[in-house]
This record gives sequence, structure tokens and C-alpha cells, in this order.
Amino acid sequence: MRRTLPARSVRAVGALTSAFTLAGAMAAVPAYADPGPNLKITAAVPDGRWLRGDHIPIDVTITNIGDAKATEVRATGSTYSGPYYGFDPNTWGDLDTNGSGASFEAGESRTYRVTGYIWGAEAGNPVVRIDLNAPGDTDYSDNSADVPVNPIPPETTERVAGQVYGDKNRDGLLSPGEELAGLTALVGGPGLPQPLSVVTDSAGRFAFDAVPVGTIRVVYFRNDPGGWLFPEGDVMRLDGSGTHQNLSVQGRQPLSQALQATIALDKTSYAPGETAKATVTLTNSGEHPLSGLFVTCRDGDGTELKIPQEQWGAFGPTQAGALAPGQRLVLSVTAQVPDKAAYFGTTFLDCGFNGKTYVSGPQVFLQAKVPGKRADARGVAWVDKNNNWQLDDGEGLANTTATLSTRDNKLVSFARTDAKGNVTFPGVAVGEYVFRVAGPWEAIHGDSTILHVAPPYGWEWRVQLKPR
Ligand SMILES: [Ca+2]
Ligand SMILES: [Ca+2]
Ligand SMILES: [Ca+2]
Repeated sequence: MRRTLPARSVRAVGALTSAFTLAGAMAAVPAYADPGPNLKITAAVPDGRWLRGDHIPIDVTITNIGDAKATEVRATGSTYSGPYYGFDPNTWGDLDTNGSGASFEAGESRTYRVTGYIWGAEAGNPVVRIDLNAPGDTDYSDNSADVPVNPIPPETTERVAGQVYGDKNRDGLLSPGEELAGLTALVGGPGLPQPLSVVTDSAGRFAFDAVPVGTIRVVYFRNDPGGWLFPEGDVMRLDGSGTHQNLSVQGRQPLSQALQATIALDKTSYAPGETAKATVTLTNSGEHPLSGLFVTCRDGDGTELKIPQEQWGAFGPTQAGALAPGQRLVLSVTAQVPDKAAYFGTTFLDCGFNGKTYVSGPQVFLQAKVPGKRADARGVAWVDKNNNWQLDDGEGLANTTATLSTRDNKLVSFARTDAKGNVTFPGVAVGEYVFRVAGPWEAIHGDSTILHVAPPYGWEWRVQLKPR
């Protein structure tokens, strides 16, 4: 009886035959047969606790295993699967596809560290494919590499714990009795829907058992009756390694609690060029000596009183001011009223009192008048009819009576708006005024205080109105 093979087996034999043929053909070509460059790539994410929010590196090693120099070598990378991993700009160096390419001598090997970022919130991890291109490469089968990028799973959590104290004796350490109990400790950061919160125990200790990992996590405190100031900008990177279980958080008393500062000017009104005298009174109402104190007065737009630094003595640039507990110190300083102040009708002092080793010292601001200059006060009254927050054609409040009054409600000037809502109050003394219009209109911000400044420093003010 003649044996016949089923059709399926015939096909299988045929496939086998062609497979043998192919293998035979390949075996007939020695690996070194083609002279020329032959680049080979290997790539992997270096060891590390990478987070989803990191710029995660990939080390790409390129070796020329051929027997000729490779030139114009360029590399590209793309996300093969999973969430999108985007390469950072300019990360490819001389391998960049837009450049002239890199060169590798026969046998030469170099490793590049490229970086990228996982964009979006898609779950899972990316696999990144990197392709290497060089003219004349004799074997392209080894020119690409697939790199799994596996950051710490975002659902990973770790314990964050520590102790918080108010450094009463200012030695920078937790001293007995300085523990802060009953404080609300919170931890928050990007990606956390809301901060986690615990209350410190009698030893000032706090512990969050499971804080989700992230590149930016911050511990902060609320509900402190003692008025302590805590560092709020210390960023923790939580990568699941649990290295933030022994935090020591120092609360500091604001300097303004111990140091009182007042400034009095000898007059309420000055002429430009006149010398203003300021009496500065500093009092240490605390229990500890204060040292390293200094005064800084803010520069403004040129209308401020500039107190020469040397007048501050030890409280000047040497930052050597000192006050014993209970001590009261009076400093007399002077400053020339700048000419520019006359154009604004006002001059000011804005001084901060600080210490080298303190935080949040007192701040004092005071103004004085510099009257005399007059100028036309010009502005526009308008109503945002189309609600686009911009003054458009036809939105000026036309032909309406408008007034300028002092803050204590004395009428200073009145005028009428033109067809476009422009209004000019002629020859008004510089300074601050309240602007009003007749009829059922009120300023959109509740108060329409305008600052009337003389040329060349002045400007046309705008007052937006709404129906009353
Ligand atoms: Ca190759
Ligand atoms: Ca202490
Ligand atoms: Ca508008």
C-alpha cells in the first residue's frame, strides 16, 4: 500500500526545506565577509530609583565592530509601547539627526547618556526603541535596541516621620521643653489630590505611614498657637527608599515678636530738596539679647527718602546692631526729599529691620506729602459693554459729569467726559484722588482711587465703571 502524506505535512516539509536553504545560504557567508563599518548598539536605563516625574536617563553604548571607520552616525529614539517617553531637547549630542553625525573608528566604543521624560498619566511603563544609522553599515540587525524604562510604580508609598520643636533658646537644637505638641503637620505635593495631615504628639513627633512617592513632597505645619515660623520650602524627593523618617524641623520665632520698630518723621509735608528728619525707635521686648541687626530701606521709583547708609551706624551695612533684653534705642537719621517726589505729591520710607540669624523682622512704611505741583489730570471713564475686559471703541462713558475728591471727600474738581469718555480736570494739585461720575455708575473695583502725577512722569488713568 502506498503511503501518502497528508497535505499539511507536505507543506510542513516544504517549509522546512526552505528554512534549511536559507540557513545554508547564511552559513555560507562568513560574518567578517563584508568589509566596512558595522555599528552595534546596546542601551539600558542606568541603575537608580527613578520616578515618573524624573528626566530618566538611558545609557546608549555604540561600538564599531566592523573593520572600517563609521561616519555620519546618527541615532533616533521613539516610544515602542506604553506611555509616551519623550527625549529631552538636545540630548543626542553629535548623534542628533539634524547634525553632521558622529564618527567611530574600527573597534571604537562610546557610551552616551541621553535623557527623556514620561509624559501624560497613562499607566504602565514605556519601552523605548533606539535606532542607529550609519552609511555603509554592513549589518543592520544589531543597530537597534529596545529599552524598558521602569520607574518606581507611582502607587508606591513610604513612611515620613520626624519631630518638630520651637527653638526657644536659639541654639539650633532641640532642647528639653522645646517640643511642639498638638501641631497639625501636613505633607503635600504635585499629584497628591489633597495633603495628608497628622497632629504632633507630646514629644512633637509626627508620622505619615504612607506618603505616595514623588519628586516634590513638602512637610509643613498649621495651627501653631505659638507663632513659630517653619521652613516651608524644603523639598523632599520620595522614591520609596524611606530615607525621610527622622526629620528634625526647627521652628523659629519671628524677629518681629521681640523687636519693635517705629519711625516718626518731623513733618507731614515737605518741599522738594528739604531735609526730612526721621526718628527711629527700636525696642527689644524679648527675653534674649538680639544681635546682628540691620536696617534696609527699599528703593522705589525715585520718590523715596534715601537715608545715607552710614547714618545707621552699627545697624548699617556692617550688620552689627545689638539690643539687650528690654533695651530701647533711638536713632536719628535724615534724608533729602527728592525733586521727583514733587511730581507725585508724595515721598515715602519703607524700611525693614532684620537680623543675620533671624527671620521675619518688622517692616515700617510711612508717607509724607510733597505738595505744590499742579497739572491737568487726564483719564478715561468706561464701561465694558462686551465683557472682554478691554476698552473697545464705543465703551467710553460719554458726556457725563465727573468729579475728583480727596480721600476725606472734599470736592477738588469737576469736568465733563467727551464723546469717547475722555475727561480732563485742569490744573489739579498732584496726589491721590477719588474719581466719581454722575448717574447710576460705580467703579468696578469698589474704589476708584487715582494717582495724579505731573508730566513727564504722569499717565492717563482709566476707571472702569459698572451700573450701580
Ligand atoms: Ca550594525
Ligand atoms: Ca534649642
Ligand atoms: Ca470691552
